[in-house]
Amino acid sequence: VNIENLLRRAIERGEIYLNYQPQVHLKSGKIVGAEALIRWNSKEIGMVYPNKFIPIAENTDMIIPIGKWVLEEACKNLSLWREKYNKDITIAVNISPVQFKKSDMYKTIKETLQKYALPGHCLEIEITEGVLIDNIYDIQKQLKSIRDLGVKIAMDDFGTGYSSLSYLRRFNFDKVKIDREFVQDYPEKEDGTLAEIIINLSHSLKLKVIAEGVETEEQLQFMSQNSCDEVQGYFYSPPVSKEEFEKMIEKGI
Ligand code: G
Ligand code: G
Ligand code: MN
Ligand code: NA
Repeated sequence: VNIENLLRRAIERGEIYLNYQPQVHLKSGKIVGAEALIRWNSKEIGMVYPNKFIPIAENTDMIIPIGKWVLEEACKNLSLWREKYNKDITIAVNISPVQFKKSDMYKTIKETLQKYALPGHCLEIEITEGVLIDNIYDIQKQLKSIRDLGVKIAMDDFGTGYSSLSYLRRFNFDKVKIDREFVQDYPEKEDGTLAEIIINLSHSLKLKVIAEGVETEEQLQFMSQNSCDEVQGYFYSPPVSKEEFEKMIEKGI
């Protein structure tokens, strides 16, 4: 079987869906939102994870329709949840560099927010440093107009790519996501120094910071002691179906 051909038909066959991983505000212990994570359950080849199919989608430009579907599905559910539970929930959506380079993300985001009558501030987009590597001027412009919609911009996987620091100054981010590499091995193989530095750096630049990959009580305590704003990780919950996430919103966690 050719995975590319299967992927081409995955959306129309209803094989693509989203999971949601809660993001928790550390001081209050409350769920403030979730990261939407794409899943593909193929009738022919079973579960395929994004690390495998996103690169294929990027190389074939299929990421454009797939990315649009993800944004639309996330916004549709977000609007339902905000009404149903009357809570100011936010959803974070991963956007591939290819989507910025080969489509008008400002237009897509603006139209999708309008369609579901959502205020910009409840949507967050996660981008990696990859998006900032070439054609910086154009990306800077796109991100600025997206941010003018009120949409929040988070730098994903922070600390693992190339430069980071000058990008933080040059682009207007709202939030930094500490990569789980700096979190999940604490305290055995990682002493937390880098996580602490990233938290302090982010706060110095007036950015919010969220730690990914928080799996244990000890890691949670560490983040709390170091004034990290939010956490995401298996300690609270793995990525779950929309039904399960709804139950968590209902219960408060
Ligand atoms: O959930 P999981 O660990 O399988 O995700 C693996 C990677 O896939 C993560 O780095 C995540 O950023 C990426 N990913 C998940 N969902 C999406 C999506 O909707 N769009 C893009 N571009 N990447 C995604
Ligand atoms: O790269 P990105 O941050 O966008 O993707 C997040 C990925 O991390 C998701 O695929 C999710 O399944 C995974 N993940 C989330 N929480 C944890 C965790 O606590 N531990 C580990 N090992 N992986 C996690
Ligand atoms: Mn992410
Ligand atoms: Na990450």
